[in-house]
Amino acid sequence: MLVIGERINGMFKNVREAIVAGDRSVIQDLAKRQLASGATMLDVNVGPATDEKEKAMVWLVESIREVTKAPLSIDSPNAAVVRAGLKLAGPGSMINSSTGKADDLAKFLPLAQEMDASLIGLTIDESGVPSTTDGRVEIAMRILAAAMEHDIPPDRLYIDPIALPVNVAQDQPVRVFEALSQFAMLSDPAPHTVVGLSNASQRCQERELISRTYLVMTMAHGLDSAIMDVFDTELMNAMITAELLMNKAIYCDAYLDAYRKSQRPA
Ligand code: THG
Repeated sequence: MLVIGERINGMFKNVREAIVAGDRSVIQDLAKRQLASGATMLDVNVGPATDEKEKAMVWLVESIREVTKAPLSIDSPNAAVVRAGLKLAGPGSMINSSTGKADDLAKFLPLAQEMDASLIGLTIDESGVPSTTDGRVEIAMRILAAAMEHDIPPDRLYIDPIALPVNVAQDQPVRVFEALSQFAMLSDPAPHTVVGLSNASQRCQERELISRTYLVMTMAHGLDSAIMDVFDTELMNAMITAELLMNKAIYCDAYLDAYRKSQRPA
């Protein structure tokens, strides 16, 4: 699994306040602690902190780069903001994200090519998030075809079927599971897949249990990356155990420790 830490996001109060106050230490601490907790990539999202999105993105990436070279997922719907973040983030970065809308793909695919970045493609089009499995697969096909036209191979593409809050969209997780199974058959090699895991449990009781179960079920349907709360130890344990049960690691009694040691940043 590619584990992307969700925490550097202006949706969180302490990040929002750090952006407004220009306090780099809050961001740097979150970067270091997420990496120590098992993140291998960090999502970076200005969120609702300020209207000066580009300036804030530059400040966030500069702050992070003072403490780590870890790859970053530059999270904004605005191509200018993404470009500014990518420039400072350097090689191995991710564009998070393009929708399947033609004008979005026309902006973000050339940017991915120019910056040698990976790209998350959301299964969203002019009508929003499809409520059906087929709708998601159809948009994924369009994204994959457009990526190939821009010489971006499937292994640099992450298709996101969009995890919606289960309290308002209870019929959707099954559609997401089905879509993930079908994305695997779209090309050879298949595109990668990703979800924003914490979306699924927003404003729910039992948040952590919902995230943990959702992650394991999506992994069983082929999910190979998630933007997630790496500070939730039980969530990380569930992920490591799911990898074990899918035969992606060799069993030993100390497999949780063994996994964590193997992921420790150099
Ligand atoms: N797909 C992709 N990228 C994404 C998402 C996605 N990026 C953003 C988001 N969704 C994933 N990240 C988060 C981060 C935080 C929360 C949810 C998703 C979250 N935050 C608390 C809340 O709203 O309850 C914030 C409040 C707080 O604790 O301070 O839930 O789907 N490609």
